Amino acid sequence: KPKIGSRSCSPLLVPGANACFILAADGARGVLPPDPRKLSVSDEDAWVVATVIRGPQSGHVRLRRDDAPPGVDIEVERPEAEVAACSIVSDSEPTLAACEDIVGLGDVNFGAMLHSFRLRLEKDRIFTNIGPVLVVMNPYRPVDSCAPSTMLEMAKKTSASTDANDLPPHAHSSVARAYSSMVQGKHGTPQSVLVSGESGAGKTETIKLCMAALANISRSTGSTTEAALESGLLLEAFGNAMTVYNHNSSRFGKWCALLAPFCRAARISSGVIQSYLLEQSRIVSAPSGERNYHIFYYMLAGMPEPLRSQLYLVGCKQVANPSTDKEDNPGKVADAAALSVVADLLGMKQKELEAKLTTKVLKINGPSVFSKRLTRQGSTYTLALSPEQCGDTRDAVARAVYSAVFDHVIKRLNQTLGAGSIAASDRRSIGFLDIFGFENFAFNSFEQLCINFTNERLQAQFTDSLIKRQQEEWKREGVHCAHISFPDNAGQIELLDNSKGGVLALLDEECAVPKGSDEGYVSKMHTAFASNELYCKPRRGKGAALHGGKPGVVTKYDALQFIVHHYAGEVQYTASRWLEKNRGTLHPDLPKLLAGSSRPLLASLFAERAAADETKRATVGASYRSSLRALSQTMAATTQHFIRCIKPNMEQRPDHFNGQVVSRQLRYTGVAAVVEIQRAGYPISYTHASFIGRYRCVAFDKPELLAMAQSDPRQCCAGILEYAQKLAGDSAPKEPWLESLLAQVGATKVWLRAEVLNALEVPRRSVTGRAAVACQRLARGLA
Ligand code: AD9
Ligand code: MG
Repeated sequence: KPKIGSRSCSPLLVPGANACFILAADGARGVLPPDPRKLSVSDEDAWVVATVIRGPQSGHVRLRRDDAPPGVDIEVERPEAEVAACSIVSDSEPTLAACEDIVGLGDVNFGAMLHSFRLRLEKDRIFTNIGPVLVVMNPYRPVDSCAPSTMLEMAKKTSASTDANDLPPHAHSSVARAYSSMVQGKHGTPQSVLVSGESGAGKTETIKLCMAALANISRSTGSTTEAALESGLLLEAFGNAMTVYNHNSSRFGKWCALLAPFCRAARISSGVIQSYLLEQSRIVSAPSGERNYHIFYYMLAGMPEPLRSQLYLVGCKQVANPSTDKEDNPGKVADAAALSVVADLLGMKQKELEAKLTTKVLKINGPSVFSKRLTRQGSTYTLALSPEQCGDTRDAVARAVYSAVFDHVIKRLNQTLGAGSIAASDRRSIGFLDIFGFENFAFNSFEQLCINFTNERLQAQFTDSLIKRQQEEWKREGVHCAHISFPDNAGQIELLDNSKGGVLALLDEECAVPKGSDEGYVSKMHTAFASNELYCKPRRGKGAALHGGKPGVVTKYDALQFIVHHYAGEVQYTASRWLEKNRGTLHPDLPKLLAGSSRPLLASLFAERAAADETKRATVGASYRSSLRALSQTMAATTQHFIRCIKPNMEQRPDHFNGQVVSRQLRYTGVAAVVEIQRAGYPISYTHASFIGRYRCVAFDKPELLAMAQSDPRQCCAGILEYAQKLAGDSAPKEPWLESLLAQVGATKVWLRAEVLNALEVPRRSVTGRAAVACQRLARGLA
């Protein structure tokens, strides 16, 4: 029996085959790496179009590159062994650009798939389907297909009778499918649109398109969707900032669910937004070349003058950090004018604020170490903080105030969206997930670990939903199918999330031990994960260069560094001040101070925290892990619609397609595996009953076969397939469908390859066509 999957694209992608030129017969088109002389052996994935000039001669093939950049030889000669055929690309250039679903490309290989994306981007076709996944290629400039007028036009054309599965690849179509399943699905199955991709790949923009599409589709459903769309813009002001990867980078995760009650109209009438882990460190220091949150610049640029003066936002200049003396000297506020401004804005007495920023009251029986910074007042001691500690306290206040304001904005938006107005038991929902994309900077801290962990979780959802479950179902069904290997990130999730000894759990443990330290944490990880291949201890001396020092020189950072092999690549983290970041607590005096502010809003934001025991707060890592787990459960209970955003280059440039950058993303995201699994397996399936219902007309003259529909549906399905093949005609695959595994009848479903489905439709259409003609005749006769 022929092996299913033998025609997939993988045979061309053997490891190390960087010069694996793809070509068909003489003169046909093939796909080659961009500039073979500049590529290293492992750069096997970047392919460009070439034409075969001369077939194999003395073991070599001569090829002409179609798009050679200036100065690069147009003609190249490659050993025959390094050249692989790619028949689909021959004479099919228009097909590649027009191909709306890569799975439908036929006998395609990875190079052709990549080339298809390149051609489509050139023609502004940024949306492409890969089976059930929508891939969006970031154009980095406005394109017609995303213009509001185009989207409105699409919505108008999508009438209630249009099958959402027939729509072209577009954010609009994904939302239309989700919406119609929400409205028509059994019990209004909750839906989710999950958008993923690296930082700058276009997730936030795509979510905006999705929301706009939903507003268009459900125009009758009132203004809630529009309000949700606008709320996104407001949140961007507070939660997005310019980074090296993206001038509008989301620094928080967002789940926005739009809700409709169970009634026929399914009017979306409320919404709820949940945010995840706003990056707080940015408030006090943005990495070089990056900026603080947009809102600060918006205030300076757009606030009316009187309000700006009231907020002291005129003639702004950088406030100097407190000067650093020796460690044992007490710190004090260097800039009294700045202190008075802050005290006024926070609604506090200047003296009180200064005292809280520079001292700490301790209730101890007697200090074990005497320092000139300690003074006694009755049963308590006052510790004058060191300049460094003063700076930390100041930063902690700034971070706490900003994140409380951010939470407040979310709370108000939820009130506006009417969150909670529909009981959980009586609602349909469609949720949109927009998280911060995978990041790998020169210096990666706790924030990057959390961001990348979130991306690992979403990736696991993707493989689980599209690849693992599919393979498991085929196994249960007893359907024979080639096993496709796919990038599985279960190991990464285990390494990071394992509650007994994972990277985050070890951080919690270190926070709990007396005298725990960042160095202690990293050294415990080095021991615990010594044999874990996803974890690695960097070579000593690598760290200095990251911090402006000389490469090769060992610094204090060396003891703080570790490497995690994420699904999207290797990231080196530096665990400097991670214990403090993970604890995330304020000194108990500070919430009390803020709750006592004369500004009512600020006071209300801290009232709860002032009453709670700060020391009992869950660590940042632990509460994040549990909220992510809850989110994963929410997502798993929905019908998921996946959108994968891909960036065509790392420089945020329009009209530039870097084959290596794109192929890297296609591979690690599992998109390439989805193509393989769809092509090697069975893209279409029907339950026995629905298969018989749909195709019984083909075997209408075989009553003995149809009589088995109840008693032996499996046999009935097999019989219909065999009979249909006889009727299908010349265009149908010749080999016996069942024996050659072009179709299989599983335990509960019939599984079909696309070519069999097409062939089955031929006799079905002819029978139903004949029946329609007979009915018309009958009707005319009766008239
Ligand atoms: V991050 O993880 O939040 O750092 P995102 O959200 O994936 O990232 P974003 O949507 O912000 O990326 O897109 C980055 C930039 O790409 C946008 O600011 C636009 O300049 C550009 N972009 C993205 N999608 C489109 C599009 N459909 N049309 C035009 C786009 N430009
Ligand atoms: Mg974003």
